[in-house]
Amino acid sequence: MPQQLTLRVRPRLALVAVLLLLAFVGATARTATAATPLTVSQAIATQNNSVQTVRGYIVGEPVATTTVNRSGFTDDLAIALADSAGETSTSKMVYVQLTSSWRSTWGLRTHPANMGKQVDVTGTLTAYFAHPGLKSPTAIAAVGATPPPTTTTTSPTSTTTSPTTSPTTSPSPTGTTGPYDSTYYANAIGKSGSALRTSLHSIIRSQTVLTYDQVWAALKDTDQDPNNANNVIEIYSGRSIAKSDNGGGVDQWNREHVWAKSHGDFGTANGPGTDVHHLRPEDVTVNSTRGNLDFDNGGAAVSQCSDCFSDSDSFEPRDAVKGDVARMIFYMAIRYEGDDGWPNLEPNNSVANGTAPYIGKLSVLKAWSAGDPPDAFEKRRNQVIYDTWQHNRNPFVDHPEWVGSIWP
Ligand SMILES: [Ca+2]
Ligand SMILES: [Ca+2]
Repeated sequence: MPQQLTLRVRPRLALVAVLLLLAFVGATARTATAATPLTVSQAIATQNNSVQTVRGYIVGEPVATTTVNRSGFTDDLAIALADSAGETSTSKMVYVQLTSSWRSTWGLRTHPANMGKQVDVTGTLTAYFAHPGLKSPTAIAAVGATPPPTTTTTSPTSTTTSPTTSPTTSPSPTGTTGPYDSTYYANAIGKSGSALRTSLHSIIRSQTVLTYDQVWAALKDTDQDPNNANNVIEIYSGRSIAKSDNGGGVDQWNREHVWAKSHGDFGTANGPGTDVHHLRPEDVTVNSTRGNLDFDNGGAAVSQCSDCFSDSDSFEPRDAVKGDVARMIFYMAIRYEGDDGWPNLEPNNSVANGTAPYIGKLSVLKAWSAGDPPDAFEKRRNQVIYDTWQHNRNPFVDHPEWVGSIWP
């Protein structure tokens, strides 16, 4: 009798242990893959105004509740996603609103070749065209495009979940949080695309404007060598040089305009030409080599600048500051919108901008920003400018993910 009891109890204990283990593994897996996108079927079943990421294939242009154009596209206002690239049943599609900032990249009238592409779209799951939808997207990215550096690999095709099962955990929001979200950036938080751009512009345009002479003192503070308070670090070459060794002589450091001042021809009058968010110490010779070149990968090695390259139309800085350079350009684009007497500065995909208020190459700068996230030097610099000199911030140092929202 006691022996039988033992036999009966042990398997139960083992079963309980296995179940507990499975529950634990399940919970762990769920936590680790919280960012796994929903399928389109799941998105259709989750029309609850939550912000989620949905993965699907672009299958057409919705124009009415049950009408989706698969060719002859009429506009760039919306796209339909489905779990299969060949889907034709509108009941198996989610309709994605393309707010203005997404139209030039994802609209089917402009980009009919996007048909069949697999994308991840983040936005609010709510009805659109009186049909299951996703509105106000904050991110749209082709699956398999250059992933952000910290993205964990997930295999979406291997996780098949019943369409009727609502997810029990919400994917984490696409944005990161920062210490200034509830204060300095309060009006920008939650926005995306052109709304985010407008909001950030009105926030950062309020600043103290320095004179070109004050820039010397500012740079000695903002770019101080963390290992030697008597020195600054030159942006491109990375060399530590005495603060006092500034000027126009060979091997001295001077004030490099990362947004080359000829691109918009703003010179060194108080304004963009004295905005220390993009002014950096650099060796006189290297500064001269960079000149007013646009930024792009490739070229010949640059003298006195390890890991820097240049050719006839572009300059490539060392890897450690590629992201810094990109985020300075993005700051300038949003700070200067043409409403205060200065040119409307914008990045574009050209490397032959001349004196136009543009600088390239946008696609490369975006990759540089993604590949070199803000580091301690760059963050300290932003803080010192905010605390001591200009009292405005570079939003892309605080929220690098905003780059992709404004320049998708
Ligand atoms: Ca960096
Ligand atoms: Ca601008």
